[in-house]
Amino acid sequence: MERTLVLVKPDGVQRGLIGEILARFERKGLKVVGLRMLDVSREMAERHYAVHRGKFFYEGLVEFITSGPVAAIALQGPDAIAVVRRMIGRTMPNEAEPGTIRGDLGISGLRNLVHASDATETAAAELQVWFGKGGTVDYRREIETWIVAEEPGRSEPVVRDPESSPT
Ligand code: FUP
Repeated sequence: MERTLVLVKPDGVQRGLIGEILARFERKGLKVVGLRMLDVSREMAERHYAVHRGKFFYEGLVEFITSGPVAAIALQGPDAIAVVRRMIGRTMPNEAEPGTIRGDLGISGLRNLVHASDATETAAAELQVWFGKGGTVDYRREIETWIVAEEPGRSEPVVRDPESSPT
């Protein structure tokens, strides 16, 4: 099981797309384990984009992410990092495949609606930046439901009480 970070950037928030974006991840079967709205400080933006420091587009990135409210979402699921990356599509909305978030909801430039962690290390670091220690929830009590819901061929999750004895 993996965890990853998604940000709905200021353009996505301003266009009223938080629900649309969140719904795609929920329908996919990922669990929302963290959710918050915030105005991003310069300091937080710099921590988030530390890997891009020094690049020619760094200042623009920091400026954009601090320009309006952002929705931060922590998602959990099998292979979550790669699955979410595939669901957001390529960096430039005009190159992103239809069916992806950027491909379906964006068209131009680098106002690309979302950010998603691209590797295990960046996911861990970014979850720390946006949710810190204890900022996410645990689904331990639902583990049984989660496993049953993953069985191939089942369209509906079957809810079992994890404390009841098997029948
Ligand atoms: P992605 O992971 O798809 O968001 O893309 P990157 O990590 O390559 O880039 C991070 C952000 O930098 C993107 F949202 C867009 C921005 N960027 C530029 O503004 N100019 C560039 O040349 C490359 C990326």
